[in-house]
Amino acid sequence: MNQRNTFISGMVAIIFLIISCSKFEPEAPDDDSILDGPVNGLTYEQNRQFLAGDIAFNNEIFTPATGLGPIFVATSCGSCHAGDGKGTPFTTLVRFGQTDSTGNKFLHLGGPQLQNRAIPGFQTEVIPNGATSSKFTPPANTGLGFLELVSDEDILSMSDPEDSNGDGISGVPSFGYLPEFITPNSNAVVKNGKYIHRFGKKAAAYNLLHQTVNAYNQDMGITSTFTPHDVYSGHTIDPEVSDKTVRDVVFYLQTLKAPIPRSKGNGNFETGKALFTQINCSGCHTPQLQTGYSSVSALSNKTIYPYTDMLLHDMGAELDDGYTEGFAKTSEWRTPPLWGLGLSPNSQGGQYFLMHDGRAKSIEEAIMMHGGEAKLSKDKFNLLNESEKSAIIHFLKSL
Ligand code: HEC
Ligand code: HEC
Ligand SMILES: [Ca+2]
Ligand SMILES: [Ca+2]
Ligand SMILES: [Ca+2]
Repeated sequence: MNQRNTFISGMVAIIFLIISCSKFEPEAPDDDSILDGPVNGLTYEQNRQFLAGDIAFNNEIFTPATGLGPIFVATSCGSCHAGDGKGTPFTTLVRFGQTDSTGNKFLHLGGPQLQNRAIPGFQTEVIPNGATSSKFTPPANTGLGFLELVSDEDILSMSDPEDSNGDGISGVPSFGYLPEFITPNSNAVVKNGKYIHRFGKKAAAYNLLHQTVNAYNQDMGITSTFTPHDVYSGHTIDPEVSDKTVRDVVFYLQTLKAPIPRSKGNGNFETGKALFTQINCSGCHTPQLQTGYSSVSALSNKTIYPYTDMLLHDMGAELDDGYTEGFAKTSEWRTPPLWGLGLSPNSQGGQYFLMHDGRAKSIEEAIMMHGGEAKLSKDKFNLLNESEKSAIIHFLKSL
């Protein structure tokens, strides 16, 4: 046999092996059951940047030698955002201090974020006497690039501060001041120098760069040219993460695919969907939004199904922790997207931990905790019969 024939028969053997092995191995998970992949349609270069961001996000574990701390909460993005899915009560962040829009009175004592770990030789922070606090579980990171591209105009159009349509739901955008390193979008809506913020449980972050830079600084004690202040001393120090890495991570977050709906078209799904609108869950969990123009064509001018309005809503006394950020009230929370909800247990140890601090152990429990502007909708849910309720739950699990 000449070399070429040897090569071909070798390849045939390998292909045969692959085919026969795949019969015995468990099937690879379907695309719609995993969260951490890129959107379809990225260019070669874009895929490379996604990959670089993926590695920085998941595999770059900081140590004292690479700048960790001196006080911190965790050592990598991925340790809290495992598989880009929701986190658990064991990966929470605690923030403390502020109860109203007059600002945080505990900044000199380390507010708002609690760094509960420290490298050797440093003291961890403790919540000062008299401060209020909230616990936050990590949200899923999927589809955020699409949410970033929804226009301010569209967000404003969903808000109804005076509840003029009388459905009990008001909903306001979270207006806040921009840090210096953020350049606002050209079509941004400005009110008294404040811009619409949309990321985070209290919608305290303007965009994914804002959230990422703060996470490096506050969650891991890593400085960058964007926030050069040491988390412990407040002194300006050399960057501990490069601008390129920050940009790669932001690009990774922007191009993580949106969860793919499962069992669409199935009877229960359609019934659940109709009921979801009928009892006005959709009054806040807006089913369909539109992205604006992006230089990344995979994200540009797309219709998306995130089930959020990105507005703040007063959710009532039960969800009021007495702590807030920016100009949100203590009882106000940003509507979380519901896409991918049914995949939450994959990254939550096989069970659900829902709502801002994971206090709800099932979807039903989460619904029962809705109050304030959502009370009417919850009351209507309670009036449904068992099969209607289970159709809604089925629908929610398939998003
Ligand atoms: C200690 C755990 C922890 C670490 C480490 C961490 N995060 Fe987070 N992340 C959270 C929590 C908790 C929230 C919700 C906080 C909030 O709402 O403000 C969050 C929110 C986010 C959001 C907003 C998502 C949304 O739906 O609004 C993004 C984006 C994000 N993190 C990215 C990152 C990146 C990038 C890193 C690394 C540079 C990182 N996180 C590190 C816990 C963590
Ligand atoms: C007034 C606005 C509003 C209405 C109406 C509303 N929700 Fe929500 N929903 C929210 C907010 C805000 C949260 C987050 C609260 C928190 O984190 O403490 C939330 C959380 C949830 C969660 C948990 C999501 C997660 O990731 O933790 C589910 C599930 C949910 N809502 C389903 C529903 C269903 C079903 C209905 C209709 C019966 C409904 N919602 C009506 C605003 C609303
Ligand atoms: Ca540091
Ligand atoms: Ca602190
Ligand atoms: Ca209304």
